[in-house]
Amino acid sequence: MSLPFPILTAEEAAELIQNGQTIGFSGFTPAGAAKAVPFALAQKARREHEAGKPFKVGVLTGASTGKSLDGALAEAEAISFRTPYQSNSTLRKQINSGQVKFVDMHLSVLPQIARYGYLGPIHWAVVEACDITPGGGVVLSTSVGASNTYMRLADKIILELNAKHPASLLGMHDIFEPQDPPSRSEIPIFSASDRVGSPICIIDPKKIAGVVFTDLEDESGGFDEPTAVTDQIGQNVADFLVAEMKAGRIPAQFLPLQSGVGNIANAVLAALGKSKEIPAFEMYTEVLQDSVVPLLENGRCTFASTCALTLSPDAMRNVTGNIEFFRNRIIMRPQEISNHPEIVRRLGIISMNTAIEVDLGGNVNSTHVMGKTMMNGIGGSGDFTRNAYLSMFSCPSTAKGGKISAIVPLASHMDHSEHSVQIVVTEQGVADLRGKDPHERAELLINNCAHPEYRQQLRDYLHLATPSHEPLSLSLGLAMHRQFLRHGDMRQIRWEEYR
Ligand code: 0RQ
Repeated sequence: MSLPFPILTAEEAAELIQNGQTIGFSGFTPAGAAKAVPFALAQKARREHEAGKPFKVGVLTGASTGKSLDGALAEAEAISFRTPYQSNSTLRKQINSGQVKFVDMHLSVLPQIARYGYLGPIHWAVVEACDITPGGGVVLSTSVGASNTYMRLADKIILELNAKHPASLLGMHDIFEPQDPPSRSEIPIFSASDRVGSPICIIDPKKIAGVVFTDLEDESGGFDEPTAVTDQIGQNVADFLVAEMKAGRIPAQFLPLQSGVGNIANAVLAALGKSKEIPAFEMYTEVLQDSVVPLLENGRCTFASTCALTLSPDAMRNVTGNIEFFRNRIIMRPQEISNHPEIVRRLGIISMNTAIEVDLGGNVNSTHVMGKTMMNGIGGSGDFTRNAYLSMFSCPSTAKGGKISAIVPLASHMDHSEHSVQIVVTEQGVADLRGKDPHERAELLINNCAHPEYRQQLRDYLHLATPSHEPLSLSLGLAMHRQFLRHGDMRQIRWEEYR
């Protein structure tokens, strides 16, 4: 291909990036993440460190990324600052030890925060594309994330042109960036399939410092085999939604679904797909995982609007092999649009995300184990939960072989408040918290969602809590967490030990 831009190796591109600079990378999950340049940058950082020189950069992305980006840069100790969401184990350790500054934010808000300069100057955008036009038209690859905003704001741009993603992805993206207030008008999306923007990002060609040719698969991990617990959670969600439809609270043509990432989300969607009573549905979501591909093929899912195609290499080959079919059924949007509260509220989305723990008031912790160890981040779960027509959280009733209860008296960190969380689902059952006062919520969560091994001790807590509007004991609220830290098991708590 002949392009009027410097053609660079990944190493040459990495040489352009200096210590202390901030980079906006493509990648929303490993889908569409830059790979060759961050990997080469990590090698450069190692060389600089060996020579006794400092080398760290600020890393902005769409969401989590893959091993060549977060993984390689974290292992090379090359990250000073990271936002907005990550899921890499090395980086997680560095965040929790204080080595890396991490700002956890709603994914829909990130582009606006970047535009207003809160993240400082963005020196580079490093973005994966499947095609580039000589005039500066960029066809993104398997995600949009915040790439459109990063390329507009960055001083200079490096493009990774990845041959693994065919140029025929053209037409699957819908790039739209709202004006800033007070000039912002409505985002005219009235159904999941509405197109409002451009299929390509149009950038100033003078900003393109170089193009790096690559041929690399997305580094999306596979899924664990479904378990009895994940299957039961999926079934409980499907049964609940069928009952809602029969009660007339979900219209017969259904409402668009949002679903989070991970094994549980994958199992829930598979269960919805199998349900004979749930009609064919649309998705308005941020991440499209493997389980949706067969649902699109067999018509159970009629259209999917997403920010990323987080697919295993096999599932991705299936999509690119039948691109004409999938191009009519999938749209990829910037995270500012895929997660936009205005659209989530307008479309009446059913949101389904995963909790780490849920407290008896209905508050959800999605991010911090034992209140202080960051897991991944809030991601898009808050964007959807706060604005959904029906907001659901699911999780197994216990973690770590039963030693931790997911239903706790008081959440040790709070991401989603009782005012936004409507439905909680575990393998034990469903708690519908709508219209329930704090005491009724607590009873429902204990009876329907807590593991039987924890029900009595949670009831005992309720009896010990001060009678008031919220059944709360300030001294005992976190006692089950303290019990776990002391004894390695939340079970069989002796409440008097913690008074
Ligand atoms: O630990 O990995 O050591 O086994 O948390 O838990 O059950 O495998 O579930 O992979 O779906 O992750 C909330 C973290 C769940 C995720 C969270 C431990 C458990 C295991 C993973 P191991 P599971 P998942 C879309 C929407 C926030 C962002 C979001 C998440 C590990 O879904 O990051 O929803 N959500 N975004 O053992 C201690 C507890 C625990 C616990 C689970 N109570 N205490 N450990 N674990 N509960 C995505 C985007 O926005 C891009």
